[in-house]
Amino acid sequence: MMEYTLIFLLILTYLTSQTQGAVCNSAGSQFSSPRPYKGKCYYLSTFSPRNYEEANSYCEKLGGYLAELDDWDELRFAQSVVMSSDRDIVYIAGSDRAQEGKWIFPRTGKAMWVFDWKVNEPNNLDNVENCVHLWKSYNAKMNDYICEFTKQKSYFLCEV
Ligand SMILES: [Ca+2]
Ligand SMILES: [Ca+2]
Repeated sequence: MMEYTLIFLLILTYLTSQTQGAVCNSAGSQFSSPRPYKGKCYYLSTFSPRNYEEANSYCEKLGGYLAELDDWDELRFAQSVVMSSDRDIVYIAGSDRAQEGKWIFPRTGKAMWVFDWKVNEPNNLDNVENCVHLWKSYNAKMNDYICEFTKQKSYFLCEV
């Protein structure tokens, strides 16, 4: 009996450590089940808003912001979330609207420094691609794309 209790406690400890302390509540049908990572919760939308700003405002309603992938582990985690979903275009925080080629997180103004661009990106196509998304069709690598979500069904990832 002692042994079973011990094994149970070990499993429980393991499972608790996997969630890394974050308790992520469901945000309803507009988002997939949240994924915990390093004390944060990541919500992938199930619907397409009109543009980058609207996406960010939905994240703010959850108490967060568009996911700011500011280290390699976090980027890899976000890419795994996209790859395990059925959504192709998933926006994250990041824009070079203020100055072409200078990628920042608009919320804080901080420079982005972790990039995993798809080959031949960023290309600033037609001079209007100023927002970043992860692209499932290309191993969830980054692409610069229009900030108005009018070309394709576009989703987004929140960090809360
Ligand atoms: Ca651009
Ligand atoms: Ca592009």
